[in-house]
Amino acid sequence: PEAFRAIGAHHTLVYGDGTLVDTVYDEVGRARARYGGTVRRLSGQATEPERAGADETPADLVLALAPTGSPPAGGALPAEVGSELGAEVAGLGPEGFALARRGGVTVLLAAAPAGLLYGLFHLVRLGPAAFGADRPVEAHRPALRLRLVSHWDNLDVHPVMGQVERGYAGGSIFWRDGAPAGDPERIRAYARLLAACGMNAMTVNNVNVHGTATRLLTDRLDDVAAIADLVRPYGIRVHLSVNFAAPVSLGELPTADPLDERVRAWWAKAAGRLYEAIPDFGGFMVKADSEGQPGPYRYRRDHADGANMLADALAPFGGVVHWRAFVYNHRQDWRDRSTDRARAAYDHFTPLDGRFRDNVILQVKHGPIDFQVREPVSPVLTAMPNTRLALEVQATQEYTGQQRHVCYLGPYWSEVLRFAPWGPGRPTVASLVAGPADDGDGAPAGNGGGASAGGGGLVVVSNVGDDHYWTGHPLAQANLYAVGRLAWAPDLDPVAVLDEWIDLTFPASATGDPDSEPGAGSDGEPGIGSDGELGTEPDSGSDRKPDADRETLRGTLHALMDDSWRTYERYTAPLGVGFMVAPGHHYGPDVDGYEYSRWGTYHFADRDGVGVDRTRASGTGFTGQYPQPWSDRYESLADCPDNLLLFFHHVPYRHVLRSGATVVQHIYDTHFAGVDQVARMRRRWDRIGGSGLVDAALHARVADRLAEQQRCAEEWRDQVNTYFLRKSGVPDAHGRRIH
Ligand code: BDP
Repeated sequence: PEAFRAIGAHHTLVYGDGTLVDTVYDEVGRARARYGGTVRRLSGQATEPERAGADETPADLVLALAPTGSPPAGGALPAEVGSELGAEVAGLGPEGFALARRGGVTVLLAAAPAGLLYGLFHLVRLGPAAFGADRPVEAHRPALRLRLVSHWDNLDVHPVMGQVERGYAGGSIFWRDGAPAGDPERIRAYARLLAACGMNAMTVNNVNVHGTATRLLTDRLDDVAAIADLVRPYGIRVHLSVNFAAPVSLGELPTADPLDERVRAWWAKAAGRLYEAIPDFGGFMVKADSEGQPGPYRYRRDHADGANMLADALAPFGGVVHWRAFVYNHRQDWRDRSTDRARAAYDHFTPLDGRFRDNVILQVKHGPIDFQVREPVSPVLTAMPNTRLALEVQATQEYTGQQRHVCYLGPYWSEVLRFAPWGPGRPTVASLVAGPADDGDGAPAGNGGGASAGGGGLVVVSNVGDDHYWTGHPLAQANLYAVGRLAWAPDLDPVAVLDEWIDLTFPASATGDPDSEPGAGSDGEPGIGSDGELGTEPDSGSDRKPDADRETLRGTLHALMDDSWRTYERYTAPLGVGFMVAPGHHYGPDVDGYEYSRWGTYHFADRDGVGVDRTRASGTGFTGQYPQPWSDRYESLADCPDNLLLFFHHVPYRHVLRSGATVVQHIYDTHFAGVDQVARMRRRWDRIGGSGLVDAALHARVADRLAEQQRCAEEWRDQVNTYFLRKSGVPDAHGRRIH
């Protein structure tokens, strides 16, 4: 509620009908109840004139649905602004909105209800700036149409993975022990949070579909429908992860062969049932022939056969299939140098380009291996021009500190989205997954049209659970926020995005604003910072100067977070080589943990050097999967970026990097520097302890995790440095102690 302060203090008029407009009206209403403004609603045609009663305060904020581009006439809306904005919204698609402030009235227009909802959250971000001086017309629309959160939530507690696979934020908000988790308010609040971040879809179950989860398609369908009902008011569509062999595992058919008519009919029927219960159901997500999940290979069919069969079942209803490209041999023989896991997705999928139905989206992990702290962009994204592609990133910090370490991933995702595989001035990864600019016709995503219908957007693996702060580490919330914002606008500066998150999360009142009302809002909402709100408990009034306090807090958070991804990179596996994590749970160092295993994730360190030779000249040939100029840049020892050197090359320890340091000295230096940086982060956080700048419980939670981060970073430093000292025999040039 605090973030809605600016809106709540104004007099608002909402024009329009529909569930999402109801939500907008309710949101403004809740803010108004707290901050003294007023809100009125006019339904029906957007052109209906305002009928202001004599006793009603004139509106200075107008939120209006204008489906045909014609703004509501008369009353509060200055005519000239109305027509300027009306002209804009016509081309903004179903989620866009246009905004201006003129003559003391702020006007927001959208062609469809979702646009009004996103516009409202935009106003919240602007805060008082939306109500000050005049603002010229600004138009917003999402760069990516499909912005989906993938939950790796199990229905049943998995013996190894628990309730949420790779979950570091407590249990699932959807499921507990095979049944619904039983907290609908939490799910509703989550949908609100996702909409505020800019997301518009989610899966509610793990991509590894086992046990009861298979039955979500059949006798547990009502559980999915119940979730869909809760999240619909915030524009979130529900998708389902499905098991490719469901007809067999449910005991209904002897085969799951995608070309078998019985199988096709089975899925068509399942889709029909789903759409009957959930008319706006989004579609299926499938992990097939991957890490033990069943798929079309079992029936000697290929991935296009498999994906298209499901796509055909969904097509009559407008649904899409997210088919994952994460397919590789997970039972490799480490002695066999002929397979390179990095090559796998490209080798499996690029021959199928052009064969997928229009409503199939190939979901590609951002790097060729597996969400490591540093990987090049997956070349699959560059090599399938006739396929709708989605970029998959991981907010859950499986390989980036498991929400015990501060690791703000906005800068990483921003680098990926802005990467231009054909060189400067050519398409970026963001544009590849956006598809050609949409024409604003309002057609729902997934309604066909092939690659020209638009790209597959972005998928993020969720970092959320039933933890009090949503994400275990309170600062990990910023990753959820950033991914939504970057999916909407990939060019945003991730540090500026962090600033937005800070403003929304740590409201002014937390820094001593005398107007603050600690605890429950007057509308009975839970207080800021309790479950259900993205924020912190405001400190009760104090005489500190709010501005100075705010800047202290802002400075502290930036000092901790801005560079935290690179800090994490410094003290873990060096120069893009990846892994070196403990097998299984993937937390903390284990230098040779994966070296002689079946997973295909090796660093090949020996007494002479380290790194994976993926060159065309002498290695696996992986560099040949990239277009120019990157293919040659990665191939060349001299031109390969330092931070990816060991991803592409096996080099001697004394090889000199572009930075001028030797590889082994770089390893020592960065590992010492990374740990020092964590120690500084910790001291910085300690300095604001007891100051009341943030809620005490939140401060303590972060402080505990920083202590663990420092312990773990030291362990990384000592294992990695010692390992390379022993392997190479090269002493540290600065004579520091290496164990
Ligand atoms: C890996 C995770 C594993 C997931 C897999 C996937 O370790 O738990 O099932 O990705 O994306 O990173 O399917």
